[in-house]
Amino acid sequence: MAESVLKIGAEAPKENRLGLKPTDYHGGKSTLCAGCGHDAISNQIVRAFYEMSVRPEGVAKFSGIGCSSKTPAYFLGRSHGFNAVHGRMPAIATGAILANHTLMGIGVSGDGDTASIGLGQFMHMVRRNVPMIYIVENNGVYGLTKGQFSATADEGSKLKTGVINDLPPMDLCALAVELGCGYVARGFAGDPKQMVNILKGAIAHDGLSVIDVISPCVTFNNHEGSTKGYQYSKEHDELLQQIGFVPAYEQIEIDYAPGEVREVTMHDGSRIILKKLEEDYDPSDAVQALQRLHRASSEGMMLTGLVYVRPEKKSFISLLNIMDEPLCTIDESRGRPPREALDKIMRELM
Ligand SMILES: Cc1ncc(C[n+]2csc(CCOP(=O)(O)OP(=O)(O)O)c2C)c(N)n1
Ligand code: SF4
Ligand SMILES: [Mg+2]
Repeated sequence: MAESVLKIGAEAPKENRLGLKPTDYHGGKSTLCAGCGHDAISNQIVRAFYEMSVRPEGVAKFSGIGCSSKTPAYFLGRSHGFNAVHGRMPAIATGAILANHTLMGIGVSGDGDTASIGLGQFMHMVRRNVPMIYIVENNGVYGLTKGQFSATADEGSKLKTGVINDLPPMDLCALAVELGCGYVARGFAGDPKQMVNILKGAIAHDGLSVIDVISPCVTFNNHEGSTKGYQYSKEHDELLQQIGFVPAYEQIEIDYAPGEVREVTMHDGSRIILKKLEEDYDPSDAVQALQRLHRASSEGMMLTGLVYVRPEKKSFISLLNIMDEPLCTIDESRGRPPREALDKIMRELM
């Protein structure tokens, strides 16, 4: 696996631009198994939100059910949170973000939570482009219910009990690209530098960001024959690019040979810097993204990096032309149509 980050900007200071420390972004103590990939992802969420100086009280965390869905308790302890029913996080999150679009939403789900029971909800959230971050902590199994295969498990991979998976895997990145998501990335819990920059780009994106993170389950899916364990994932990780991130407030010029890097300017003026690796990959080309995902999967490889990005895609909030003031704060006299308006509607229906 190649080194996956560009060295841009100085070391992060001890306090961020809000005067907060990393500990201000911590949550409760994790109860997950030691070494679980999900904990590594929580650490990178803490780091990204701290380094991006996101106000913790302005964040709403959402999840469904699973070991992955427990993790919002372990980061951003000062933020709002709602632990929904299995697979139903998108509906809850959509309602909450519509009610208060000034909140920054982050949802954490599992491959079971998203690709099985919650698949319909996930697809409609992508189609609507609800502005929030949606992380799938993908371990190929239902960790919480003792390691049955999930719908993202690779064909031919083996459970600890020796059971072989005969079904083809569902690729959530491909699905998100197909449904028009404006920010699609795949990370690996064992590559924190790549993960933190993917998260920073997602924080800067105004729309839904789908991040599928291969997150090994050390208890049920990290053995010989598994294709989502640490060793296997490290050996099969195919990086699309090295990813750097420059926040809007930093005026850093990138000194690379022409054609070597591609810059993507985000809605807030920040820039994602993509250093090309083995090929000329264009992350704004949905067809190429799908082709590349298919190729990697047919070669037994795991493609990681920024798969697809379209910063200009209109979010659900812009599409609906919702007023700036959060809907949840307007009082009844303004939020409820007056008697005359209701009477007029009734007359029209007669
Ligand atoms: C309606 C409903 N059906 C089934 C379950 C049982 N259940 C709990 S978690 C889970 C799957 C969790 O897998 P995943 O989303 O991949 O999370 P992980 O534990 O692997 O992180 C299932 C089937 C449930 N809690 N509710
Ligand atoms: S069972 Fe697997 S997914 Fe759940 S906490 Fe343990 S290692 Fe993580
Ligand atoms: Mg899982």
